[in-house]
Amino acid sequence: MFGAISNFLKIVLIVLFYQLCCTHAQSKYQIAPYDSNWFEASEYCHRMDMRLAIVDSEEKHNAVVKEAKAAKLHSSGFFGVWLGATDLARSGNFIWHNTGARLRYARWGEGEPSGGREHCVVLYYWPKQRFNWTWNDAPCSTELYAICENYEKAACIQEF
Ligand SMILES: [Ca+2]
Repeated sequence: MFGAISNFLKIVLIVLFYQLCCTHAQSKYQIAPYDSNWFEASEYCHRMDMRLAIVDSEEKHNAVVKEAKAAKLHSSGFFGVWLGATDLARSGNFIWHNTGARLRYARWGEGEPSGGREHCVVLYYWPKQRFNWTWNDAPCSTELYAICENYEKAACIQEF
C-alpha cells in the first residue's frame, strides 16, 4: 500500500518537474542593454542564465531578426547583434560555440564570410554595406549588442 502511494508520488513529482522544466523550452530572446565585444557578449548572456543565440534554421533566423527589429536600434542605418558562432578555433570552420555544432544553416551577406581577422558572427542591418539583416564575420573585438536566448538546460530530459 505504502509502496504504491510512494510510486504514485514519484510519478507526480516527475511530471511536475517536467512541466516546470521542459515545457517552456521554446527560445526566448533578449538583447543586451549595451554593446560589447563578442566575449563580453557571451559572458553577459551566461550571467543572465542564457547563451548567445544559436541560429540553425530559417525559422530561428526570422525570430532573431524580429527581435532585433523590435529593439528599434537600427534607425541610424547600422545595427549589429552578436550570434553564438565563431571560427576562432580553426579559421574557416564556423562553430556554434555553446554546443560545438558546425554551422549547417547560415544567412551570410554578399561576399561573406570574408575571413582574414574576422572570426565572430554578427547579424547586421547595414544597408550602406549591403547587409539587410544578414550575417557577417567581424573582428571579435568589435563593440556590438548581444542577442541571448533561453535554452533547455542539461538538467532537462534530452530528446534526440
Ligand atoms: Ca566579414
